[in-house]
Amino acid sequence: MMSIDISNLKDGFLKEASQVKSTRELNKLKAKFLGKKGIVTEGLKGLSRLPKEERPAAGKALNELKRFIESEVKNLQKQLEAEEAKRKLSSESVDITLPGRFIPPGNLHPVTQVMEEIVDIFVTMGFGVEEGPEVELDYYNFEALNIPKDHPAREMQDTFYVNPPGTGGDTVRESDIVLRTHTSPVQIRGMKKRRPPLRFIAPGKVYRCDADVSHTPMFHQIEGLMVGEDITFSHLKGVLELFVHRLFGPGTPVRFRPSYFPFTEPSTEVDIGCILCGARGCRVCKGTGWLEVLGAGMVHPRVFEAVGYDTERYTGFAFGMGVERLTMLKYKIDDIRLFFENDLRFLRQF
Ligand code: 2NM
Repeated sequence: MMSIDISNLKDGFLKEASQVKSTRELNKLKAKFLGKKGIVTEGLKGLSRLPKEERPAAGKALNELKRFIESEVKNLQKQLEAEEAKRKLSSESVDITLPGRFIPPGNLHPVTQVMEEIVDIFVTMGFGVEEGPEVELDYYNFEALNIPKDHPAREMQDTFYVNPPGTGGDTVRESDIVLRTHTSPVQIRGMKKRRPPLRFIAPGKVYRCDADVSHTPMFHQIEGLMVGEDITFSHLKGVLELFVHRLFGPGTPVRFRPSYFPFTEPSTEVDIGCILCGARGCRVCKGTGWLEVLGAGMVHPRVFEAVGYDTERYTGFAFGMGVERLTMLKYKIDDIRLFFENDLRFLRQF
C-alpha cells in the first residue's frame, strides 16, 4: 500500500516538475512536497499512525523520496537559473548596427556670446577681468561714485533695496543694502585692492526697478577702467573706437557726444552710425542715423578720493555698456523680452 503511494507521489512530482518554467513555480512545487505542510512532510509525521511493522519500510521509502525530490529541485534550480541568465543577457545585448541617438547640440545664450566677445576684445587690449557681489552696500554702489543722496538714480523706482525702508524691522544698516544698479561698485572695490597703473573690466548682472517693454529688472553690463599717470581723453577715444570697430566692424562710423554722469568729468556718450538703416534714419535710430552704444568719461576726482588715490598724480577713464542692448543691435532684435522668455525657437538661431 505504502510503496504504491510512494511511486504515485514520485510520478506526480515528476509530472509537475516537467512543467515548471520558472524558479517561482519551482519554489511552489518544492513547498507542495517538502514544505511545512507538504505532502512528504505530512507523510513522515503520519508514520506513527502506521502499524509498528510497516513503519521502517515506509519511513525509508519516504526519506528516499524526500532526498530524490531535494536533488531534483536542486538540478532544476540550476537549469532554470542558467536559462534565466541567458534570457536576461540576450535582452540586454547591444545591437551595434543601430544608428546613434541624435543629441541636439546646445549653444550659449546670445547675451552670453556677446558678453564673451566683448570681454575677449578688452582682454586682447591688456585689460584684466574683475567680478564682485550682486548684493552691494549703498556705499560702493552710490556714495563712492559721487552719486549724491538726492540723485534720481537713488530713488526707489530705480533701486531694489534688499530691506526697503518702512517695511518694519529696518535699521539704517539694512536699508543701505541694495542690488547693484551697475557694475561700478566692482571698479571701486578693484581700485581699493590695488594701485595704479591699472586697467580692468567688470562684466556681470545688474538690477533696476524700472519695468516697461524696453527694460528688464535684471540685465548685463560691462564697465571698464584705465588709471595711470598720463591717461587722457585721447586714450579713452582710442580704446573705445578700437573696441567699437572690433565689435561692429572696422568701417563703423563713431562719434563722441558730450554727456553727464556723476562719476566722470568730462562725460561722453559714444554713438555708432546706425547699422540698421545705414545711417539714413529709421525707427531704431529715431531718424538721427546714430545709435548710442556706450557711456564713458574721465574718472571724477571725488571717485579717486573715495579709493584713496592721489588726484594730482593720477587720471583715468571709465566706460560702461548694456550687453542686451548691444546684442539687440548686433543681431537686429527688436524686443528685449525675447532674451528672457527662453523660447528654444528663438535661442536656437544663435
Ligand atoms: C558708465 C559711464 C561712465 C564708470 C565709472 C566707473 C568708476 F568706478 F571708475 F568710477 N566705473 N564705470 C562709468 C563711467 C560707467 O556707464 C554708462
